[in-house]
Parts: sequence; structure tokens; C-alpha cells
Amino acid sequence: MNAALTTASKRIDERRRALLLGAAGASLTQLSGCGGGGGSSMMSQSVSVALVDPAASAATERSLPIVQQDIGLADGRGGRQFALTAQRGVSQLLSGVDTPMQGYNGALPGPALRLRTGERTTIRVRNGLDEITTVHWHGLVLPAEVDGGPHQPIAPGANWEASFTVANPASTCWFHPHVHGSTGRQVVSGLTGLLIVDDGTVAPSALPDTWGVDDLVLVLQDKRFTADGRIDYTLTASDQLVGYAGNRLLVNGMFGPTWRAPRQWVRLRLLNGCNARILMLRLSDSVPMLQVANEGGMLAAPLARSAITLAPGERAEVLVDFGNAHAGQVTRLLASTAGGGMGGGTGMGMGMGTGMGMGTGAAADNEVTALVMRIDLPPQPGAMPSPPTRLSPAPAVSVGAGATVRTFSLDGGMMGSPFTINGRRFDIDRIDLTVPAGVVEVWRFVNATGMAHPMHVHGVRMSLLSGDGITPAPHEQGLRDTFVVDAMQTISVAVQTPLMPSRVPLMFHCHILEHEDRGMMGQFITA
Ligand SMILES: [Cu+2]
Repeated sequence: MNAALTTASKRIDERRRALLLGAAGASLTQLSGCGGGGGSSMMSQSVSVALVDPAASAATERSLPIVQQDIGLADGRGGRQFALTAQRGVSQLLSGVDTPMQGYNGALPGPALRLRTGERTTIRVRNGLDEITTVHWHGLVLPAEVDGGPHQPIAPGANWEASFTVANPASTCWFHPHVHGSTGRQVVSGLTGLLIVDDGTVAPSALPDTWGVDDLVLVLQDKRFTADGRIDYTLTASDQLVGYAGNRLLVNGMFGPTWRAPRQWVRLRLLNGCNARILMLRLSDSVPMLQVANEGGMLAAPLARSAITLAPGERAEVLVDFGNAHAGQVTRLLASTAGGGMGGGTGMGMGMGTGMGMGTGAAADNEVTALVMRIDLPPQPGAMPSPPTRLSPAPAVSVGAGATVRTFSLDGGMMGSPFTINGRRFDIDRIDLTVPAGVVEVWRFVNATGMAHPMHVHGVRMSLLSGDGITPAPHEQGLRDTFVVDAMQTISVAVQTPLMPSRVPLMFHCHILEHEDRGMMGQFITA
């Protein structure tokens, strides 16, 4: 049946989708609950746990935690060093509740490491947990030996060091554990940090860059809590099938925070750090966002967006103009689940969606306030007077004639069975693919399942290609490390393979972490 599905058309009817998503009672119930005529045209996401709106509770106002910036230490030889410890801690994720968590340097989220393109960088990691962990540098193009995937485990109490030269352009990347089978749980426990890459192509005054003042990281993560305030990672039948969904969306590790914003242009660096929930984000009162970067780096030019959809692992940077706000004006960052639970799955995924998130999708059901922004601070000296009209994007990966084409079938998920790639579950002892070093290939991801899968490839440079009825929208172009393949959709990417041969495997996988943990992952080496 899978083989037949692989070649099936990109669109399927609802009944077939129900069959594909199958069967596990919980999700079938959800399916029938919202599959018929919700009218949403967004991605076919299956997470349907409703988010709680913090505005509904009478909790006292709490200030948004600002992610700690870490510029590292000069090593005296022209390089830069950082130190991270994965450790237990306690954090007030909910108002007045001490929640045990695990965090980098004890914080949730952990620090934002400022990396510089071309600079020799060493990150020392100590595992202060009582379980094995790894630290994967999501989005960084670096050698497999220091990628931090399942092949670089750090035992409890042990140290590990990643030393590499930063090769990425200016971008917002992040880091998180990648232990096979435990990634979802460790991320939900709080292990998340940021990597901010500067490359010198953006003049300091060209974009807001005063950390925590007009240049703000917003880490969005949903979690569930037990009655006594602990993070609840008990996987329901639905979670096992469609991924973990919490009912509270935290911003920088806090439920329902308020940020005091300056009356000027500000820059928001948005990260969807959820395990499975595809988020649609917009601002209240239809305040526009000017997108300047996707997760791979700068766009060619700023792009006006009324809403932005981010799948787990994806990032976007936007500029927002508070220059004309009246004192005390409140603008809210609103979040909803793309597709509003079970999407209609019209096959409009990324790509066709210049207008994605606009129109009908924008006011999806169960939209909550993620962050209150109260504009009551004066503008900064040297505030950006107006946004740039052009940006300096890194060149996309282009593919020549005769390039090798590889096909990855996203399949499984029948009757509650795990999702797979090319029919196989991950096996750490099996190399799925050997690629030549330093070439550009075409990798086609054919989604034969009834739900969207955000795919992530480690250690390569990658750009979306047109084809299969898809033309990447401007915000989908440039370099990418994570991209959504919607239900029954095919997405092709140009992949520049690692420049150096290595027998250490790199991963390709679904970034719904419960899919990854259950085996929707493969690995390749470079010859
Ligand atoms: Cu998946």
C-alpha cells in the first residue's frame, strides 16, 4: 500500500486522510471532530490540543525574560570560546509556580551565543544531568564530528567540545539535545538555546541590534503541566502519532509575559521551539510585520507579512514599526495552530503561500495571546530610522544539469504505526546513504502521509527548488535547514553536500520530535 501511496496524487480526500492518519482512536476522534469543513486552508497539521489564553487568567503581569546574550571569550589565538552546562534548575514558567526543569546554564531558554562568520569557535559542553545528552547546533553547517547528533553522546558528568569555523551567514540558529529516543523529552524539559550568527554584512545601524531592547529573541514552546506544576511529558496516544502538544504556549520560558517596547522600529527573532505544533503568528490590530530573514539568513529584501507560519525548528526575523505608537499602546503577538488542528490539507503548503496566513487562516480558531507588547519606552539613541530596502542574502544553492536526484518517501503512520523514511525506521547502526563530498544534488521529499512533516537535514547547505507544482515564495527562498512537506506533497531541495568526506553520519529527519524519536530519521555519510 505504501508503494501505491508514494505515487499517489498530492491531494487526497478526507476519508483517505483519516485512513492514513489512521486509526489510533484518539486522533481519529480529533479528525472527525474537525476534518469536515473547518475551512482552514493551512498545512495539514494534526496537533489539536487547544491552547490556553493567558488573558483568560487574572495572573499578575510578569515581564518577558530576556534571553541571556553570551559573546564568549577570546582565546588569544583569534578564536572564541563558549561554555555550556546542561543542568537541572527551577523556573517560574507559570506565575507563582516553581517548576523543576533542565536548562543550558540552568536557564530556560539557555543563552544566545553570538557567533561570527569565519571565526574559529570552540563550545565546551558539560553534562550536569543524570542522563546522556547531546547538543546539536541546529542550522550550523559544520563537520559531522561536531554536529552534536546521536553519534556524539555526552555521558552524565562528562565534557564534550565542539570546535569549528563558523560557515553560516548572518542568521538566527539554535541548539538542543539530539539523543535518539529522548530528544522530545529533553527539549520539553527545557534544553534549548540560541545561536546568533553575525557576518559583518549588516551595518550596525541597518537593522535594530540592541540586544533585549530593540533586538529581541522570542522562543515559542508549548508545554503541558501536571497539577503540581511539573512539566508533563506523558505522551498520549495522539501525541505518539502526531507529536507532543502542550496546552500552554510559553515565550522565553514564561506563560503570558509582557514586554515593554521602545517607540521605534524593533526586530523580533522568532523561533518555533515546539516539539510538534506548527504555529501561525500575527500581531493584533493587523499591525504588519516586515520579514527580513528566514531561518537560513537574510531575504533579498524586506517582505511585508500579515502573518507568519513557523513549523518546529523554523525561525524568522521580522521588523515591527512602533515609531508612531501612542504612549502605552498595547500590541499583542497572537499565536494559533496552523491549520487549526486538522487542516483541510488543500495541498497549499509552503511555496504557494505568498499570502499564507493572510485571509481566512489569519483568524484561526483558538488564537491566543503569546506576548503582550506595551510600547511605553522612549526610542533608543541611534534607532533605525527606516528599514532597509535591500538586504544582503547569502546565495542560494543552485543545481546544475545532470545532478544526482534522490527520493525520500515520507511514509508509515498506518494504523498508529510509526512514521518512516523510505519505509525504514532509524537504526543507528545502518548507514542509509553515502553521498560524494562537495557536490550539489537534488533531494526530493515525497510525503505519502496525511500530515505535514517539517524536514531537517544536518550539515549541508540547502535551498528549495521549484517543481511538482510548487514555486517557493520569497520568504521560502535562500538557504534553508528546515522546510515543511505538506500532506501528499512533494518538495525538492538543492543540497550542497559536506565539503569534506567523513564516515561520521549526519542526520536527515522529521522535526516533529516524537516522529524523530520513533524513527522518522535516516543518516548519511560523505565519501
Ligand atoms: Cu513528522
